[in-house]
This record gives sequence, C-alpha cells and structure tokens, in this order.
Amino acid sequence: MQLIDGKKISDDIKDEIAKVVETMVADGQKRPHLAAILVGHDGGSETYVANKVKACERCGFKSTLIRFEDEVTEEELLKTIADLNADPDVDGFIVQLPLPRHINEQRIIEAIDHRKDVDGFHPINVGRMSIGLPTFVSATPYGILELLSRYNVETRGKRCVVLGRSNIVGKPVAMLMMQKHQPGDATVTVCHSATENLKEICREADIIIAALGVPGFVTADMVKEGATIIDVGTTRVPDATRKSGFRLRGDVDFDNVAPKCSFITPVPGGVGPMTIVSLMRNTLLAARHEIYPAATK
Ligand code: L34
Repeated sequence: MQLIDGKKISDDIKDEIAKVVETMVADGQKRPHLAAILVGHDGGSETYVANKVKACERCGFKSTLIRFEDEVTEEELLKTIADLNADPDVDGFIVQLPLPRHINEQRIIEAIDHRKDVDGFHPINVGRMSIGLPTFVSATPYGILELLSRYNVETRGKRCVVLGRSNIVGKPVAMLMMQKHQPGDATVTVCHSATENLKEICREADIIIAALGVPGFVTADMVKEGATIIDVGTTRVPDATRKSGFRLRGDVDFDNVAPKCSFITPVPGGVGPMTIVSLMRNTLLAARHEIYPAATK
C-alpha cells in the first residue's frame, strides 16, 4: 500500500508556481491577484479560505478576502461580484460555498465573469470541460487528476467508480475520468443515493473516488484487493481528545481499507491541499490569459 501524499505534492507545485511568478514579476508583469468572497462563519469554510489566502502568499500572489455576515443580501453579493468582474487588477475570484439558504447559489455563480471564474463553476467553463476544451477545471477534480498522474496510477481502460454526483466534485471528476486523455480513459460509473447494489459495483472498481460527505462510508468489504482509493470527504466529527473538539474524517474507513489498496489518500493531507493548489494554478492561468485572451478595452 502506498500513501498518496497530497500535502507534499501541493507544496512542490506551490514552489513551481512561485518560481513562475518571480519570473513574471522580474519581466515587469503584475503579480497574479486572487479575490475570495466568504459569507458567514462556517468553521470548514473559514479554514479552507484561510488556507487559500496562505497559499497565495506562498505562491507570490496578491490576495483579497471580502467577508460578509450571514445576513448579506443577494443584491449586495451581486454588486460585489460586478465590481470584481470590472476590476482590472483582479485576475480571478471565488465565492466560497455553501452560501446561506436565502441566497440563490446558481445565480451567484452565473454572475461571475467566466474569464475570472477560477473555480470553474460557471456553466460556460463546466460546458467547456465536458467537451474537452481548455478551461478552468474546478479545483478538487483537477487536484485528483494531478495526484493520479504524479503517482502514475494507470487509469486507461480501468473501472472507476465515483461516489457522489455533486456539481463541484462527482459530476466533473466522472467527466474527466472518462475523457480521452491521461489520466482518464477509464470506464466510469457514478453511484449516488438512489444506486442499487452499490457495494457490488464498488467491489468491481480499480479506482474509487469517494465524494459523498458521509464519514467512513467506504468499508473494506466494498474494496477490491489492489484498488486505488481517493477520499474527498472532510467531515468534522466531534472528538473530545482534541483541543479543537473535532477531528476530520474522510468518506473511507481508512484503517480497514488501506491494507487492501495499491494507493490511498489520507484525510487530512490528501485531496484537500490539492484543491487549494489547483485553485492557485487556475489563478496563474487566468493571470497569464492562457484560457481566454486578455480583455480588450
Ligand atoms: N467556491 N467552494 C468554492 N470553491 C471550492 O473549491 C470549495 N471547496 C469545497 C467547499 N466549498 C468550496 C473547497 O475549497 C471543499 N474545499 C476544500 C478546500 C480545502 C480543504 C478541504 C476542502 C483542505 O485544506 N483540507 C485540509 C484540511 C483542512 C482542515 O484542517 O480542515 C486537508 O488536509 O484535507
């Protein structure tokens, strides 16, 4: 069994990005600039956004964090998005999800200029990803592909089971794994809450990507000997022995599943750090206008 070290790979990639940025700056270009909108005080979101701001520093990016209380109106958010769309200094920005219930998430996502949508959530970018055009690939799927690639996990012709059908992980990662590229070229099955015979389907899988948000869902009896397991879950579960009062648990029963695997990602330190660094990569692509040409005024 080999542990996939997302933390180490993400640190390596941040170093690579920082070098590129220093060359850009030496050439007289401006530093890439990522802005993030954070609504409310959800503990997970606070941590993830703080990690994004830290990663910006590490990569030599400028970052701007815009915070709102839970009571913010949709109009206020849309106004801020319009300002960021129009700000020539901002190369890309994100609105951290989830948003409070009174806000229409889809309306917010669609208000973002797709050329600055470094999360890759805008329908234009999702559509482009689906048909294999250059685009901002959303960060978690992008990070998962990078891990498979750096560990030389064979995906071509393999059976890949994706657990979960969310717009931000399940659907896009399934789409990418089936495409004619490496990593990819897999035979993909997407399982969800209505799937029958889920255990049997998982047992056939060479690769399982678990993105349900149900701690410990994937148990050893669901895993074929030698499978590769990618655990996307990061649920906070109460833990009185920790100072914080909680610990992170993935969607995989790691202790019992790991001995059966060829490769497995830990939680934390697996997919999470890769999500962060993939956002940095997209921001660099935006700053260098590598997906969409520079706006002409
Ligand atoms: N708009 N909303 C938007 N973009 C995103 O890309 C996200 N996501 C998901 C939730 N909402 C979003 C994230 O940023 C999930 N996610 C995310 C980002 C980072 C980490 C986990 C999820 C992460 O850093 N995980 C660390 C542990 C962090 C901790 O201590 O809680 C890890 O090692 O897994």
